Formats: sequence, C-alpha cells, structure tokens
Amino acid sequence: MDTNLAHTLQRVGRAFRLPGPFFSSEEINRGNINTTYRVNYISENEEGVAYIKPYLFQKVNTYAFRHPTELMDNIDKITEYIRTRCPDRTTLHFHHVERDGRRLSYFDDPTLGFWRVVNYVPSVTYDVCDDPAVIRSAGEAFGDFQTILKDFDPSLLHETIPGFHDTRRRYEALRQAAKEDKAGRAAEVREELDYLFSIEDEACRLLDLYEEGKLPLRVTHNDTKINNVLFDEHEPRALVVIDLDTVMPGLVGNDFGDAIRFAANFTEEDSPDISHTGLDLNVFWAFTEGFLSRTADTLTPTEIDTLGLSCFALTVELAVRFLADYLAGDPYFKIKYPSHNFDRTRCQIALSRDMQNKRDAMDSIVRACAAKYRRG
Ligand code: GN1
Ligand code: MG
Repeated sequence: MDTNLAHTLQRVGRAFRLPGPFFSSEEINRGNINTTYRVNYISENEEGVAYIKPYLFQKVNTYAFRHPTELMDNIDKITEYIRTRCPDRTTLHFHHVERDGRRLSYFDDPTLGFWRVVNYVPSVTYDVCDDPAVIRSAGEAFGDFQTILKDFDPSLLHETIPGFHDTRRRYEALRQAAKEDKAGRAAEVREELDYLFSIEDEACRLLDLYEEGKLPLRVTHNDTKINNVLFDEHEPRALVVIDLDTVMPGLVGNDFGDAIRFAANFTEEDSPDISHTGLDLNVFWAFTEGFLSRTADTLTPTEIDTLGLSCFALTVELAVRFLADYLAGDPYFKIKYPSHNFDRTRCQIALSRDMQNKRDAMDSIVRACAAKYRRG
C-alpha cells in the first residue's frame, strides 16, 4: 500500500478517535467526484475476540464542493430528520471530531484535505442491473426519500452547488467552454456541440415550466444513480440511499430523470461502444412502478406528466456537463483516460436520442403507474 496514503488515513482515523489499531485499506470505486476508501481497524468483541471493523473514509473534492462545511451541515440535518421520522430504517452515521469544544462531522486539515467518516453498511451496489426486482426496489427507495422529506423545509438547506440542475446555466457553461477552447478540442467535438445546441429548448423545457410556476420545488437528492442505493446482500431489497452531497431544493424530475438515465441505459454511462446504448423500457417500467408506488399521491399532475420529459432533460444536461468538462481539459470529473469525458458525452447523447424515439411509450407507462397507485 502507498505508505503516504496509509499514513494519511491513520491520521484521519485518529482525528475521529476510531478505536483499535489500523489494519488495512482499499480504495472503493464510488463516484466521479469524491475519493472513497474502506478502512479496516482491528476491534475486539465483548469476549475479547479480535475482528475486523470497517469504516468508510471519504475525501471530499473541494474543487466541486466549494463550501464543504455547508454540505456537511445539510447532511447532518437530513440524516437526523430521517432518523427521527423512521427510526427503524438503516441510516448513515457520521463519526465526529472534537474541535475547540465542538463536535464536527468532518475533519478539515490544511495539508490532508477535507474528510468524513461514516459507518460501513454491509451491502451490495449495482452499476448495471436489469433485474426488475432490484430496479423496482431502487425506485421505491428514491420514492421514499422524496416522501419522507416532503415536509422538510427546503430553506434550511444550503445550495451546495449553485445552479446544479439549472440546464440553461449548464448550456451557458458549455458555450463558454467551446469559445475558450482551453484544451484545443472544440474542432473535434463540433458534431456533438451542434447536436446539443439543436435540442437546447426541449432540454430546458422542464426548467421553463418551473420558472413559469408550474412545478413545485421539493427537497431532492439530485444524484440518483442506482449505485447510490445500498442493497441487502441476499435479497433485492434497498437498505439506504447514500451520497447526500447534493441534497438541495429541486424538482422531482431531477431525481426521476437522473435515475432513469443511469439505470435504464442498456450500457454503462461511459461506454465507449455506443452501438447498444439506449433506453431499456423494461427497466424504465420497473423503476417507474417502484417510484410512483411511493409518490403518486404526493405529486401534482404536471409533475407526473413531465416525468418522461425529465429523463430526456437530465440525460442531455449531463451530456452538456461532460462535454464542457472535456473542452476545459477535464478539471471536474475524474477521468480514467484522456477521452473519457468525450465517451461519456457520446453515450449520453445516444441515450437521449433513443429516449426521444421512445417518449410515447415512456409517457404511457408513467400514466399507467400513476393511475394504479393514486389513491386520492
Ligand atoms: C457525479 O461523483 P458522483 O458519481 O456521485 C456528479 C453527478 C453526475 C455523475 C455522473 C457532484 O456524481 O452530478 O450525474 O457524476 N456529481 C456531482 O456519473 O457533480
Ligand atoms: Mg454524487
């Protein structure tokens, strides 16, 4: 193991006063922004028998999250609220450090960076999955998240990334990145730029409806990839929704659309081979069924009518973000190889095209599920 890294992790562990000697660590592939490690400590049970106790350490990317203490404040409030409302649910427990007589759920160090430590939940996650039972359960989990927080006052939350799902603003950033062409890549991506600008109005329609006062603001998760749901190891049962970094006021379509964009794609979101990329309607159906079984009663008719549109909007928005990052020389998303952000862009574009072709079917499924689960 990288001794520097082991050293850093041990210092972080000491700050959080984790008991027992440090044993080992491994990086976990979770997310494109923060860096996550599973860190094992040696602990002892009541009979004095040693066992390995794992924790999750996360280094927060302060380039993406400029105000990490506000982000942790949001997370503290949300997890506390969920714990009080649903004491029997699996929840995330953040460990604390003592600083100047205060308990803080993070460790901020000028050289080591901004860290948090959370309990390790034995579980599995899915990057790609077409098992309807798993998908439906993910839909229920994100639907529950929405419903549990429906009376949470959104004004208590900081906007961790301003304009996060402001599609127009994302388009402006793309325009700017293409103009500046910092990495000298604009010529190579002309076709993708032209396509994205040709669908700008349709991609921004969800936002327009909000600005016209036709869609309400709710508390949303804003990063509803299915791998942000931890599942039971033995059965297709969602345990807990994780990655609360972007919980903010938002539109229900942000959560629904982003979840579909990720889970219902035949390929992974960064597949370099897009010949099979497209929307799997069976997965779409299973997720919609799970999501609406929990939310059909609370959503307005316009929210329901725009769920299909939200999938297109969120897919295009992410294509716009990936392409802007590629043009700027990849400062934001972690990349594994030089054209990674471009492959991600092409994959999201291919998916958005297929969604346009399948829109009628998507809307019919949404209507059928809403009618099935609406009680009022
Ligand atoms: C980022 O880091 P991760 O994987 O949780 C991004 C999301 C994107 C996603 C695409 C804070 O999420 O908005 O949809 O990558 N998060 C942030 O995979 O920008
Ligand atoms: Mg995230």
